[in-house]
Amino acid sequence: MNGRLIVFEGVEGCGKTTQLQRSQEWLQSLFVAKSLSGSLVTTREPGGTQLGLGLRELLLNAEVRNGGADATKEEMKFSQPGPLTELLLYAADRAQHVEEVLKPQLAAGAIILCDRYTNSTIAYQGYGRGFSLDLIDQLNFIATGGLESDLTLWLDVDVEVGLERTKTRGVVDRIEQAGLEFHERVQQGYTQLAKAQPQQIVRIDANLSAAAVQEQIQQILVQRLTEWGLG
Ligand code: T5A
Repeated sequence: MNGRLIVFEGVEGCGKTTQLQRSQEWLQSLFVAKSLSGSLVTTREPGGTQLGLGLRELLLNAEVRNGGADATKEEMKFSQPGPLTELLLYAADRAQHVEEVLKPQLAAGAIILCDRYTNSTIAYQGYGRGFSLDLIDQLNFIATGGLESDLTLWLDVDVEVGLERTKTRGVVDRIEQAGLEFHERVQQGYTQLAKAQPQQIVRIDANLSAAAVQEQIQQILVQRLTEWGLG
């Protein structure tokens, strides 16, 4: 049996990590209650493989690795990945993740819950950084071999609310530090994607409490599992 790929997407602080974990726990108990076989796998991009963990560090924590505030301006200039390097590193992370984790797990019949996938590159590097959407489609295709999600849950939160949530964690990564306008363009990207693919990308109101967000997600998952013959 072929598995299913369920992706969680959204701007910074939309609550993907929280919701992915709650969904995994809920699905696990559903599997037990219904005596369903097959495994449940959680993974993420960037960083879903051992190699990807190194790429994640390069992508998100470059400033910290290179001495942070103590580094000279010249050192900082060369320590940060430029926009093209960033785009290619995300594609490299994805190519490895698809080959090493997603394809084999799907072939083994797993339900995969994945924190970010191809739409993140469209939203962040396309709408956010301004790379051509055609170029990103091509790169995504090269990296994935055409593997698409079966369902994408877009956690739609107001950009400012999401950024405020990330600040409560204390550590703010390289992309979270980008200006508000950048994050608003990213949000615009998700809005356009959801309009263009209403069957594949389902909008979840993520401004609500974590429990209310999880309730919406479970409703969608029940529908889809039934459609897939797993309900
Ligand atoms: N990226 C990634 C690209 O630019 N291109 C790409 O192709 C890819 C794949 C990845 C970064 O890389 C970029 C996007 C990102 O900048 P990430 O680990 O996905 O990094 O980073 P974030 O999106 O920043 O994920 P976070 O883990 O930081 O945030 P989440 O997962 O959205 O939110 P979560 O669940 O950790 O919650 C954040 C805080 O909010 C609270 C939580 O308790 C936590 O404190 N919270 C809520 N508070 C109130 N109400 C709710 N409903 C809440 N839900 C969570």
